[in-house]
Amino acid sequence: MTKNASPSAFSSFEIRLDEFIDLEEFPIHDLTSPRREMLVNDCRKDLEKWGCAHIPNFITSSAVQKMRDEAFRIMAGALRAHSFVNPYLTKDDSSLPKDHPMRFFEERTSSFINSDLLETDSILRKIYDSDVMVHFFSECLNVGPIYRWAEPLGRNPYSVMKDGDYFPWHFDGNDFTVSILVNESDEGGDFEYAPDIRSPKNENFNDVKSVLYGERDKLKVLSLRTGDLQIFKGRYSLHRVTVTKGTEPRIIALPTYVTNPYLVNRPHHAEAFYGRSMPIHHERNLERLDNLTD
Ligand SMILES: O=C(O)CCC(=O)C(=O)O
Ligand SMILES: [Fe+2]
Repeated sequence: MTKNASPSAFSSFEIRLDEFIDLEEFPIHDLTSPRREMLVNDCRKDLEKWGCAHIPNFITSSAVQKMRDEAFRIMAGALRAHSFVNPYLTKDDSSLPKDHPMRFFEERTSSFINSDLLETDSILRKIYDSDVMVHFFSECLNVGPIYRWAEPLGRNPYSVMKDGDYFPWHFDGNDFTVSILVNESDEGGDFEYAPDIRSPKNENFNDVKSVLYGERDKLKVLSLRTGDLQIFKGRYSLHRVTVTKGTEPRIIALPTYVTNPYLVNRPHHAEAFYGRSMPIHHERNLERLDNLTD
């Protein structure tokens, strides 16, 4: 093992859920609890209706504080790719018409603290490694089984947006993302999304194009507060984060889940979002079951 290898996963035995969740308010560990059942049903309804479930104050303020402290400690390692990206994180294809969504490039100035930089004792790693959490999210999404992602850089990063930063329109390489806001920007930083605008059978380039060119009819806007949790189907919903303003950075933890535990991001996606590709991105550059562009 090299000195910089990322730490191994925590087992359920080592993870105390009450280190980050108030189990009286959110008894996600108790499968017989009517409160848990209600929470799951509310999430399912919201995902169905809004393409997104939002649980205010899900993570305790002390855990949020620890995640924020961690993010600030390791912030210097955040990679600011500063590259132009299209919604599919693919390279430009000049054989397509100029106004095709795959040729819509925007400058991304936000950065990621990649997953391999998290500290050994990171609360974010514990949240991510907890099977109780994976099970809970799977029930909320009404999809199962879901798995933690093999992606070494993007599996549970922090996204960081400083004064003037913008996170452009895109679809995710993974199926589902859970977001936990750990630091609010002074202004901006709204999460905008077009729920389920594409599906495994339909890229729906026409509607995607209209959103990219400014149509707001299909858009939902979510303004998260510190400690809130969001469950979101990022592979099917076009989304972006609006420009952040002020001295406080917007920092959000992003534990991500997949239905195929073997796949990782494509090399170009890894380079454009996470600043570099690794041998695994080239070795596992396989066809996707859903055939969607990425
Ligand atoms: O910062 C956010 O809220 C979303 C980040 C995101 O869309 C991503 O990391 O793919
Ligand atoms: Fe995303």
